[in-house]
Amino acid sequence: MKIMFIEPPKEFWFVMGEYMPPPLGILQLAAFLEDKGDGWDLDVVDCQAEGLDWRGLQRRIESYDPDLVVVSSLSTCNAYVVIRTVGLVKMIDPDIRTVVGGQHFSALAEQSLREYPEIDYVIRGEGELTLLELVKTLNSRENVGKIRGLSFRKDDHFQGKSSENDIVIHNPPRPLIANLDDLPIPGFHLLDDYMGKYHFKMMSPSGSGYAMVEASRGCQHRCTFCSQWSFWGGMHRTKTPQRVADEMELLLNEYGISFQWLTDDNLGLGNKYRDLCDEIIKRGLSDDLNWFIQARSDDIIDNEKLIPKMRKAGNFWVMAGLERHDRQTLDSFNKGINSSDSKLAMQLLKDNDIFSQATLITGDRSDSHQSMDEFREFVNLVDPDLAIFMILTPFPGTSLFNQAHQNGWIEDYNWSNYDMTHAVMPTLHLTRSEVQEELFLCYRDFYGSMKRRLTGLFSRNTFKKHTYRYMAGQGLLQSLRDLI
Ligand code: B12
Ligand code: SF4
Repeated sequence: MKIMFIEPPKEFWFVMGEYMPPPLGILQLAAFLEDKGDGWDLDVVDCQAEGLDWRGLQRRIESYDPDLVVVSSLSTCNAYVVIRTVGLVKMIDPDIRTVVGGQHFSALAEQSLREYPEIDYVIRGEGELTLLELVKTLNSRENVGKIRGLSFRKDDHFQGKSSENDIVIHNPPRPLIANLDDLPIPGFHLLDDYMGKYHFKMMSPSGSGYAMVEASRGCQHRCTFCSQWSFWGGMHRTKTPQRVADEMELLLNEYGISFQWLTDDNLGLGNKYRDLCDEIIKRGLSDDLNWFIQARSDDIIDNEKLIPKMRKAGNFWVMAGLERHDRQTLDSFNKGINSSDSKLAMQLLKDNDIFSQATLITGDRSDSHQSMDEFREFVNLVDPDLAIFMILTPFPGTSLFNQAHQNGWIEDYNWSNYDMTHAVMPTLHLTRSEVQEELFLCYRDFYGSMKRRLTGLFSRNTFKKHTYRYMAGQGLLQSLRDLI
């Protein structure tokens, strides 16, 4: 059995400048098949790292001649790129089986299988065990009808067109992996030749590389706009601190990657996190590592005493979803934080020389020009080192999507625009175009301040200085203005 994992040609998200991340999702899946499988032939293609365009990818697929192709997706805005990839595969050889997964396709399995006959299988939710069982089943030419977590068309022989009579089957969901330490280390060795190429220009000084480490999956909170918690079954599971440190150490020592991004949307700053910091310090890695995490503002405040240790362990950059200035909207998001905590959370980070990044959400249903003015005032007051503004986007799989879809709020179902910089819904008081303009005004207001720019450009915090210098040459404001 020959299995090809593909990270297709993708555009990067211009808000954060130019970056090239290792495709962690498929590296994890490939490592799992390598570890638990039956000696199958595996190939991982990262079009970004290999510099392959669609023609190049076509030649690569033709020469490898796989039996099964697994395509990486990441987020909803990449959905058509994934469809194009499986379409290319079927054009080359209709007998190659295709499988997609991740957040978008898990949420829209039925619709995707109906609309796109070039998709043979959708793996819903956690990918590893379902993919393993699918490969074993296909290899032994057995029936896929019992594979938990799998969706497929009943007559799954590729016809090149879909019909209204197609029957789509959704096997029952698969229970989650009980212990995340059972996962093998992601298959970085499968992209050995390219590990030195990965970078994140805005975030990491040159030469420090870029890699991601997954320390946990899921989240115990229930924000209405977020697809993470439902995708991971509403649970929050963590790897042990020793295991996370193993991955960080490997990336540093084997590949020389010192800038590491912990992928967890909400790792949590409790005891396990403290143990991780201790483990990194104990192993003597802290002087060489610069790592990034996401945390909640309430957690930062509750764990004030831990912050100096975070910094000591090399955790130089923290991003917190502060989201909003007003209680009412935060409550409607079910976010469970207070906007009054925002300033203190950012200040605690800054006081400890940790680069403080805030993400903020515009374009709520209730938003008007006035509420957006208040919002901007709030962000200036909170004064994070870096503010990333995003438009409220109804990602499939979220309760916001269900509400917005049912109420007819969504004006744009073009998934390429679901990148949180394109307005896909109006609000009660603003048209879509006005929502778009308000986003531009947020960036202009925040980064237009000469004082803030100068403070950034000459900051003593290495990351802040580097980021502001990089941003100064990027023309971000012009790109946002072009979207209006
Ligand atoms: C790092 C990161 C980034 C980085 C770079 C990522 C990259 N590779 O390009 C940056 C900052 C640039 C970024 C940008 C964006 N991101 Co981002 N990002 C992440 C983050 C934090 C980690 C991704 C990761 O590596 N996870 C670890 C791997 C192992 O998990 P995974 O990819 O989900 O894969 C697992 C499963 O999903 C499944 N699976 C995935 N694909 C497939 C395919 C098959 C066939 C199968 C079987 C299984 C499978 O199997 C894997 C193992 O079980 C995630 C949140 C998260 N914790 O995952 C958000 C996340 C993916 N990003 C998100 C978003 C919205 C974006 C942006 C649109 C903007 C934004 N606001 O951040 C842009 C879009 C970029 C683009 N154009 O591609 C959302 C996606 C939501 C959605 N439903 O679309 C997420 C989930 C964050 C969130 N909380 O909502 N992102
Ligand atoms: S937004 Fe953050 S805190 Fe809320 S559910 Fe998603 S990951 Fe959890």
